Amino acid sequence: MAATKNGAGKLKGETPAKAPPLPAGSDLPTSFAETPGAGGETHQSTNAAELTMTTQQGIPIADGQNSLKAGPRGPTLLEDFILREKIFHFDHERIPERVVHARGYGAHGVFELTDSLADVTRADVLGTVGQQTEVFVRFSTVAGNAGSMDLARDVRGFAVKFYTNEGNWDIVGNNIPVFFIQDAIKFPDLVHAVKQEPDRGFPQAQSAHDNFWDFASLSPEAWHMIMWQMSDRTIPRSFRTIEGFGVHTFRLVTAEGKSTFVKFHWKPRQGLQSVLWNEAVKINGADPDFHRRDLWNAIESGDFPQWDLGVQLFDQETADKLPFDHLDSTKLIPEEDIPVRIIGTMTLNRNVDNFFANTEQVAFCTQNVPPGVDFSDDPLLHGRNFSYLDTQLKRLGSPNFTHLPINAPRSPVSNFQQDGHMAMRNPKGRANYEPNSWGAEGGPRENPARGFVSFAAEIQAPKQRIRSETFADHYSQARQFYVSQLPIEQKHIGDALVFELSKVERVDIRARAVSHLRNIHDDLAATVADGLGMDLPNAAVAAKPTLDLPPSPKLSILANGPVSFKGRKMGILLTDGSDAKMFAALTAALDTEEATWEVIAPKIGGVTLDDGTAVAAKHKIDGGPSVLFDAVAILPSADGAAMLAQDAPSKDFVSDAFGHCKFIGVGANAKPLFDEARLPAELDDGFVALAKGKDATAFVTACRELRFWPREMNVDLDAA
Ligand code: HDE
Repeated sequence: MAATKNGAGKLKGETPAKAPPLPAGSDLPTSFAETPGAGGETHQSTNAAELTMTTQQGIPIADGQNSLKAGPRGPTLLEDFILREKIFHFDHERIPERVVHARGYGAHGVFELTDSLADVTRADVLGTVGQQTEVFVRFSTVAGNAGSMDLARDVRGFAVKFYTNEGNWDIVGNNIPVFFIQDAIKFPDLVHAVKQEPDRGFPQAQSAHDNFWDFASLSPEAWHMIMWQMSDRTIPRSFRTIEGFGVHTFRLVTAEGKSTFVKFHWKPRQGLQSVLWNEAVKINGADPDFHRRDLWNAIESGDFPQWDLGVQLFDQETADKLPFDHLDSTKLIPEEDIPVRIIGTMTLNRNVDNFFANTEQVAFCTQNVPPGVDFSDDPLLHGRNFSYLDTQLKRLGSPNFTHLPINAPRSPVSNFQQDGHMAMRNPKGRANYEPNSWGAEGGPRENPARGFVSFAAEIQAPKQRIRSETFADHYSQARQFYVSQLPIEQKHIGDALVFELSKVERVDIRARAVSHLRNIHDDLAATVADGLGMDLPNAAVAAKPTLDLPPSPKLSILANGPVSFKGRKMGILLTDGSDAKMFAALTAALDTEEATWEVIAPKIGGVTLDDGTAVAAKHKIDGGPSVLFDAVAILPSADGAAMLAQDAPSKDFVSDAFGHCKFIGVGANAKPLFDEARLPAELDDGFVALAKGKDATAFVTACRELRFWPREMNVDLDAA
């Protein structure tokens, strides 16, 4: 793309690549606005009658700006049904936000099967290679309210609804493969503990407070997940760079009733990537919508994010030999032990056209499984299967939430359920019960050949409130996670624990938390105790001794990062008189890499380069801090650099890029700004000179590493 006029590499308004058509059979409307007769007709019509604004009852409106009054100065008249209806509707716009995962962002897409699982399941969606199935995905944070910020340190929800030919299948997963608790009965306590403290109503969207760590320090089973939570997994660079996990063990079942256990994995083709904590804190201020904007922009520009769906398959015999119970959601099965078999690809190719109709009203339910997919006896999963239906009723207000277009199956729906609030799909005909003797007019009939048949698990057991002995090892996989991280990732885990626990006011809670770390890794425990300025406490009493499991490289983010700068964003700082040739070379190199770029300038009106080209800015400097970019290029003119050197936001721009270990392209005149920003006199290898045109390609190539990590040891007091 030509590097002129526009201040960004891929702008809205350019023609995005076309989304593939929906697969056959998905002829049902996908948004309320497209639903004929559902009251949400699109505003795109050119028909004069349809363009006229009306009340909800269809009465044309002549004046919607002034209420009906007796005389110009009132009083306002009660008969004004237009005013009454408009305000009545507004007053009722809100629905309860989700009790967890309130803040989310969704997109439509397609799943294509590339490897058939017909030998292990009768599920149609997993049978035919090449078959495409429409999907809707919602990513979310867990603890924060709907209006909180995107880069809270938090688990990310990764919920996928497949509109299969045999009804909806929901994999309601997270970006972490394990969970905090083993039994659903503890979920309300966990969520209460992490959310705002009930007396004061804060803190918002964070676990760094007494109640969360009190609960965690009293719950040894939580500590595997806590290691993940304290890693950079919980501050991802983008929804596009997270993995997804079904967490629980599910079953795949053949028509003959043979069962195979399965764990589901989503692997981002974009590679894994996270931000730094200091960066996350600043992004939250600079752009609280950082993740949703990123996803929206990627899809709008045609850079459709993709994930491969993988499965870990194992039978009962293998399950019996695993060192951990496959029904325990605080454990994973290392990919090195049971490899992940890739069976398909999901492409997100269409943004929502109405956030409320799609992202808010989508109702995921773990119990939505097609014939051929079934549940294991994981006690957490069973609790979820109960909970999700309940929560949708509360949120959406009617058992008919399945009639909403985003929730409606694309396959035929036929039963005798009827009525209720907002019913839009009532059975026709005389028979609304079964059995009936109305023959062909008697409505739908059960179909043993096609219908869902539960796996016939044998059960003979006493009723007890008890936790299985096989769930008792709480620390071995926590240690395995820690030793599977690269040193810089281990450092970040230590830093995160110190940060979180430093926000805990009660000293005894801090000590109890560190006592668990002693069972996980002594180095980590010592680092955290030191960071908190406290003595090392005794180790927590462990139900089982910690095993030394081998490292699992798949658990590292950095070992599974991207191989290019594709889909990443460069910030280019320009002033009047900046080098036009270098700007052209750099933007060309970025376009070749399929990366995006945005121009930051002293004024939003843009700059004039040294050859007279006008370039619009995407951001004024203080509105486009370097935390919003994966790498930056500093290309001011000599006069421009002298000016920026006096400007605090410009100095922050470079010093933050430096502190966050970003690759920095150094234009010929950048030095005075670097000096004023107190960058070291000797620049490290994360700086790449941009003197000649060919330097641009070298710089973009260097950026593939995403960060120059050696620098972190020089800029962080905690590293000393
Ligand atoms: Fe959820 N969870 N959860 N959860 N969960 C909800 O359902 C619940 C759990 C997850 O984008 C709620 O529609 C219980 C594990 C995601 O709409 C609610 C338990 C995992 C989403 C609920 C769990 C998840 C939810 C709130 C313990 C990862 C957002 C709103 C037994 C595998 C879906 C809603 C979306 C949402 C209950 C544990 C993932 C209340 C009782 C484990 C991604 O039903």
